[in-house]
Order: sequence, then C-alpha cells, then structure tokens
Amino acid sequence: MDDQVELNRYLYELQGYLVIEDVLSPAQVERLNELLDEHLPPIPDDWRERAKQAPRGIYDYYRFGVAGGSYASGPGFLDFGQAFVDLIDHPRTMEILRFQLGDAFRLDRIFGMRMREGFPSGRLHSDYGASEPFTGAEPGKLYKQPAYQALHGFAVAAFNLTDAGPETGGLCCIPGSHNAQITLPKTIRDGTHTDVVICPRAPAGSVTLFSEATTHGTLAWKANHERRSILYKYCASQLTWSRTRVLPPEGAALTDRQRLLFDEPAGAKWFFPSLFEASTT
Ligand SMILES: O=C(O)CCC(=O)C(=O)O
Repeated sequence: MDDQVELNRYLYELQGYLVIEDVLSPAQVERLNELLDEHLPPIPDDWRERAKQAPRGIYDYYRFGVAGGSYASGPGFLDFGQAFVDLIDHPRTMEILRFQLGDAFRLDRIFGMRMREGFPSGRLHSDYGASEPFTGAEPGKLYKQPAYQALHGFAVAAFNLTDAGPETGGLCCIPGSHNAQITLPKTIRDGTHTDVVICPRAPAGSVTLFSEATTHGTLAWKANHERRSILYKYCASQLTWSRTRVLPPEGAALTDRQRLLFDEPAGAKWFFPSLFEASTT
C-alpha cells in the first residue's frame, strides 16, 4: 500500500476527519465557482434581519443546493452543471469512503455551505453515536450503544471551493469524537468550553472528509471572502437517513458507478453490488 494512503487511513480512523489538499485543480475550482456565481443570488446585505424571518433561520442562508436528508428529493446543486456530478465519485474521496463504508455505499444527501463575513457559528452536533439527539444517553455516563443503531455507516466529502481554516472559520469538529462513548457535555455544546473544538485548515481545492458520528459544526466566518464548500454525504448501502433522495439531474451523463450511487438502499452485495467491480468502475 502507498505510504500516503496508509497515513491517510490511520489519521482518518484516529481523528474521524481528514483534510486532503490539492484534490481539485485550480481550473476545476474556478469552473465550480463560476457555476455557483451563475446559479446563486448574492447573499443580501440585510441577511441578519432576513434570517430572523426564515423558516430555518441562518441555516437558510448557510445552505444552498440542498437535496435528500432533511430536504426534499431532487438533484440539488448537481443541477448546476456536470462538473458537480463528476465529483460524486472522485477517486481521492472514494478511497477513504471505501475504507469507512465498505464496497457498497450510496449518495444519501447533499448541500452546499456559503458564509459571508459576520455569519454566526452553527451548533455542534453528530448524527450518530452517543451524542445523537435521540439516543437518550445520560450526561456524564458511559453510553453503551445498542447494536441496532448505526454508528460508522455515514461519511461526508466536503469539497472546499474557497480558503477556510482557523483564521476564517468554517467547518469545525472535535477530533476523535466519532468513537466517544459519552454524550457531548453541555458546556462544550453551548460554547463555554471550546478548546477541544478545532477548525481544520482547508484551502480551496481540498476535500474535508469526516464521519457523521464525529461531532462537527460551523465556526463564525471572519474572512471578507465568501466561504464556499459543497458537501456530498454517503452511507453504507443498507442505510438511509430519511425518506427523501438525491436524484440525478435530467440528462446528466452518468457512468455505471455513478448510477449506482443514486440507487435505493439495499443490503450490501446481496442486493446492492460493489462500486468497485470491473462492471461499475
Ligand atoms: O460545513 C459546515 O460548516 C458544517 C456542516 C454541517 O453542519 C453538517 O454537515 O451537518
């Protein structure tokens, strides 16, 4: 095995997140940003006032091109151009996704994140594990997760289209928290005690991979350029987050493997073939 692949796997497994730089070329970043410029209205100057009236508050201004998960079925930002579709099976992300999710997984939900200077932090959360909101885990007590609950079956590939990091804000997380067997203390969740939360350096062209069991959130944006990141969220083929789906855009050119990534949930290898067989690669 290549030394870099071995290192990436180790760090991803240890930390529950990993940033890989230079996954997209400068020309690809430019093209994706051009397409976003064509499809997204500018964030209005009065976003603070508008967010107070919006159904999901500031989240309606953070997020764009949503599909699947807590949003309706549709193509979301994949509809903005083939360049977005092409990223669903980028070889550099597939390597880590396969490591976490096995040979059979699906694209479960997507959305983009954008932030203007002054956008506030978003809450820390995880969708699986002891801190998932519906476990009933008691604060300060070890939580033995029942076998029927999913834990490590969901992963995210967030392509960064502008520079982000500790100086700017953006995606933040608690390294190692994907394996925590105790729920997130209130003092960390409410921002009183934050030294365990990091904001990884994520330059334009990088991809940030993380497990949905890793406690993560958004740190307030301090830069005067817009934050742009596009999140592709995957799960092991037998799992699903909600009843809605990411749909391929009409007329999109799809490889067999890409077609499979849009497929309905089903048991790995029994009803959902490997994404890495000769017929799908
Ligand atoms: O990218 C971010 O700022 C956070 C994304 C997030 O909250 C999520 O994936 O649930």
